[in-house]
Amino acid sequence: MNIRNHFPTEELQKRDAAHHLHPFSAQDDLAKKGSKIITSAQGVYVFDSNGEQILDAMAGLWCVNIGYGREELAQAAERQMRELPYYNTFFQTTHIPAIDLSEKLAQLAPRDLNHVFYAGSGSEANDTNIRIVRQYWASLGYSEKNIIISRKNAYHGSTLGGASLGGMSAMHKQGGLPIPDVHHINQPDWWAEGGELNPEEFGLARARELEEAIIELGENRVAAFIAEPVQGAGGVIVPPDTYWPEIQRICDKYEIILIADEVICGFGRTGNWFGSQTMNIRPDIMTIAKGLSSGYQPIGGSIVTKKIADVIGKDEFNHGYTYSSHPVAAAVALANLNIIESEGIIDRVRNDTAPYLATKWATLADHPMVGEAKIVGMMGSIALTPNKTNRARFLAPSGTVGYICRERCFANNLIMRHVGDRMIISPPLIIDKEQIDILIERAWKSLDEGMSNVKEKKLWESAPI
Ligand code: PXG
Repeated sequence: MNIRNHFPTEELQKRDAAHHLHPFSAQDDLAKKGSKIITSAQGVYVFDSNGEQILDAMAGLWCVNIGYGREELAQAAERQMRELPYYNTFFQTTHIPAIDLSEKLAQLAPRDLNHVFYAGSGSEANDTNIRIVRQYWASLGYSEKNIIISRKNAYHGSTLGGASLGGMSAMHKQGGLPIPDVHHINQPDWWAEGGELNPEEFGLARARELEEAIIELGENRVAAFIAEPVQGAGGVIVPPDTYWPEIQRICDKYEIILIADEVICGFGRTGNWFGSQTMNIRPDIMTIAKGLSSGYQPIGGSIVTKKIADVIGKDEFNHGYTYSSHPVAAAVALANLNIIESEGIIDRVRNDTAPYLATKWATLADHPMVGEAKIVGMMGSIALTPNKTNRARFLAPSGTVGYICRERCFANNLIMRHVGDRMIISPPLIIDKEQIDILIERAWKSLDEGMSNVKEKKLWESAPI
C-alpha cells in the first residue's frame, strides 16, 4: 500500500481542530485528543496517518459493501464526469445514468417496488418519504391522515425530518424535535427491555404497540409506519422472530404504508438484496442509501410501489433536490450494483462468509463480559454486561464501558463501534474467512483488555434491576 506523503499527524490534527466541525462529536474534547486521520484504504483495511493498517469492521459507516479501492467505480465516475458531470431531472429532462439506475433498482427490488425518487443521502430520502406518504393520502382525499409512527431508538437520519422519524432522545433534545405528527412506539430490544417475557412473547407485545397506537391516534390519522428491518445505529437490535409477522399483519389490517428503511440493511448487508426479504416483509416504500453506491458517492433514494407512484403522479409533486439523481453518483451506484451482482457477493455472504462469521461471532458470548451475541448476515452486536445471568446493565452511565472497549479496539487496529454498552460490527461484504478470524481475535483481545480496564476503574458493578 502506498502511503501518501503528508504533514505530520499532530500538525494535521491541529489544522483539523482549527476549522473542521465533526458530526456527532464534542468538538472541544476531540480537539484535545486529536482525530484519527485516515489516509487511504484497500479491501477491508483503512490506513491511518501513522501507517497503521486497521481492519474496518464497520465498512466506513455501514456503507462500503464492496470494500475499498475498486478501480471500476473510479473509472465510472471519471467517465461520467467527462461526459456529463451534472444535469438535473427537474424540468422535463432526464439523463442516461438516471434511466439506467432506476431500471436496475426496479429489477432488483421485490414485487412492484419499481419507481425511484433520488436524494443525496438517507436522511434526505426519509424527508422525501414524509412528503410522499402525506401527499399520497392527501391525493386520495385523506389529508388528515398524516401521522407517521416510528420507534424509540430508531435511526432515520439527521435532517429535521429524518431525526424526527428517528427515535434518538439525545437528538430530539437538541432543536425542539420531533416535528409534529410523528409518534414513537417502543423498540423490540429483548435484551435490554424484555423483562420477564421470553423473546417470542416480547416480540409480539412490542409489535402490538403499533396496533394500540393506531387505535389511540385514530385509524383516520395514521399514514405510515417506518422501521429498519434490523435496527442499525440503535445497536444492531435483531427483533424476535414473532415481531415482523405481527407488524405486517397490523399494517395490512389498517392499510397503512409500511416504510422499510433499508439504508443499512439494503444491498446485501443481511444476506439478501434487501433486509425486507430477510425479515419476510412487504414494504410499500424502501429508503436506500449507503450500500447503493458502497459509499463511493453520496446518493440515496426512495423506492415506491407502482400504486404509490401512480397516486402521487397525478399532481405536481413539489419536492426535489439539486442533486436528486446526480449523474456521477448514479453512474457509480450502477457500477457498484453490477459488481455486487456479477461477482455473486450476496450469494457468497449468504451461503459462505456470513454463516462462518455467525459461528465465530457466537463464541464471543463465552466472554465473561458478553451477554447476548446477535448477528444477521454481516451486521452483528454483542451486549456488554457485568452479569450475564440476569442481563444486568452496568451501574456506570450507558456507554462508559462501551467506550472503554471501543478504545481498546482502536488500539488493536480494529474498527468496532459501541452504541451505549453494545459493541457492533458491519464489515465490508467482501471480508474473507481469514479476515473474519483476525476480526474475532482482535475483538477478544479488546474485550479482555476492556474488562481489565473496567475492573481497574472499579466499574464492574451492576445497576439495580
Ligand atoms: N436511515 C438509516 C437506517 C441509517 O442508518 C440514515 C437513514 C441516514 O442516512 P444519511 O446518509 O443521511 O446519513 C441512516 C444513517 C452510526 C451512524 O453512528 C449511522 C448512520 C449515519 C451516521 C452514523 O451508526 N446511519
